[in-house]
Amino acid sequence: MTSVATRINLLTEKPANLPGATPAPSTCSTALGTSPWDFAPTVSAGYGPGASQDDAVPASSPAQPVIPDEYQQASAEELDRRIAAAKATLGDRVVVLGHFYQRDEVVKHADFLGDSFQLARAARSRPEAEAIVFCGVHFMAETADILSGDHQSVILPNLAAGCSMADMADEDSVEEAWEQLMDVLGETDDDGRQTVIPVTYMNSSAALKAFCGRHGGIVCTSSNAATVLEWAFERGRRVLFFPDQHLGRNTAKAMGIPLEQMPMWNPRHDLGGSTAEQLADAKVILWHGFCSVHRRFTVAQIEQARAEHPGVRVIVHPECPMPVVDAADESGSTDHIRKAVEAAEPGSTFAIGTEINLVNRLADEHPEHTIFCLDPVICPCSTMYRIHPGYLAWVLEELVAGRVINRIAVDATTARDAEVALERMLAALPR
Ligand code: CIZ
Repeated sequence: MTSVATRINLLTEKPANLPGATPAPSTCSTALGTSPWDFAPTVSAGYGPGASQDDAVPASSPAQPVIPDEYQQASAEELDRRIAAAKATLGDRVVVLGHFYQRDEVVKHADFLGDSFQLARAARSRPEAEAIVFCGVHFMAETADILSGDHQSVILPNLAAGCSMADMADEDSVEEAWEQLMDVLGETDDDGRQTVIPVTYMNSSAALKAFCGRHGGIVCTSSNAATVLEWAFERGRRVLFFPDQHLGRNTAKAMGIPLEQMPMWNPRHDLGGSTAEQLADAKVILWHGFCSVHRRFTVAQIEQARAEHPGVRVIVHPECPMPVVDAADESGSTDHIRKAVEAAEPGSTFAIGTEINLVNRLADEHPEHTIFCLDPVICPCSTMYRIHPGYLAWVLEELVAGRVINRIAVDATTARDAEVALERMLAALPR
């Protein structure tokens, strides 16, 4: 199958008529067609919370040097050769981690390919490497920095690769929510249990992971969210779950928690928009955040897939809205989806509701099945997509020259507290 990047280029240059591929009607944003260097001067002056397209860059963000012209002008073949050559020169001094949602041109150079849980573990697995190049988004690189050794540098090839969902829960708003909750509920119940356990999704800043570490909380990923919620309910009465409302709701619902006991916390409203009684009755308080890619999947798309492909198996990611998860045959993390495809009888048909780079890769790797994305519009995660091979070539060649650029370094206090919550996450194995 033609790569997602090539399809986007063709579609944004001249709609339809893709050679060798099923024509797709459109992309979800014309901005995807702009050159990968175009947003660098405006956005990549900073990184992290705020680095997603259109968000303000915090004043404290380090600056990214301007990527030299030679990388911008190099052909795909030249970049590919240069990345491979730099990696060969660096040998064990570097390890490249690639998230499942990265484009194929980057994934092919990854030493480890995985989800955020697997890559968090991988970050620890090569202590001899001086540099960990993280082809993913900012919160993942922060996590790698926290979990890796002090002698190792973690590099995010393009500092503009943030996560808009992570940006939806900022530290001040969560601190404010916590204060209000403690005022209403107190810190502990009569039996000494915590009234609220904070649970943050991996897709959050290091500051929020540190918040969880300080307040008896934990980090979860989509692969271990159920185990993490069980862990939390062993220790507290209720959970404050941020930033992704959908993962929180879908996971809690599957555990039998009624929707009435899952109020939404909207940081713009006093008590998040609930009454004190509703909060007292709550089991899971859901932050008002979401993933803009997974939010695109709809029940109508599932109905259409079933009408056009009788017998299709529909698997969606738990970041999708609840009606979509309910209408699908099953839901699960990227690793769950990958394993389900691997284990299926040859000749199976899958409609998958998650990021398109992963779906297309699964289709390529499994010609024995028919696999397609539930959303007919090509919509990659726009911030993952910012890791263009040019950026990877650039940071690797800088390493060869003895220079570390685009380093992600979490301050020691934040890292210490965040590591507490991350260690709990690593111990909560996916089911
Ligand atoms: O946890 C991750 O890496 C993400 C973003 C999704 C998943 O299900 O793996």
